[in-house]
Amino acid sequence: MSSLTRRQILSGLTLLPLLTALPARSATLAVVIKGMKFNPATLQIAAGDSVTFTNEDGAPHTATADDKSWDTGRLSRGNAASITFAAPGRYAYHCAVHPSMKGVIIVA
Ligand SMILES: [Cu+2]
Repeated sequence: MSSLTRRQILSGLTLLPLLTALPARSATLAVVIKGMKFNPATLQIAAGDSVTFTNEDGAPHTATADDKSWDTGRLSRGNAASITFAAPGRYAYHCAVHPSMKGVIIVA
């Protein structure tokens, strides 16, 4: 048996118990801010998931909860911020720089 093959088998054996022991994990989903829009504008996630907002526009943007309960702060091009949504609900948000930019995170 070559050492490469033995290493592959060993890594497979050590991963198996890890995978089976992991509880259901929260996910991180992406909203891309591009073309003066949140993409996707409506995103459905599970409680405990996080959303990473990334600005790909030249203009600065924010993702700011309509009720001000969370805010990414101002993101310049290429910058990102993550928000974790612990409780189910419908979270409408907008860009504080361009209030016509709107989005919704639906947490089930
Ligand atoms: Cu904006």
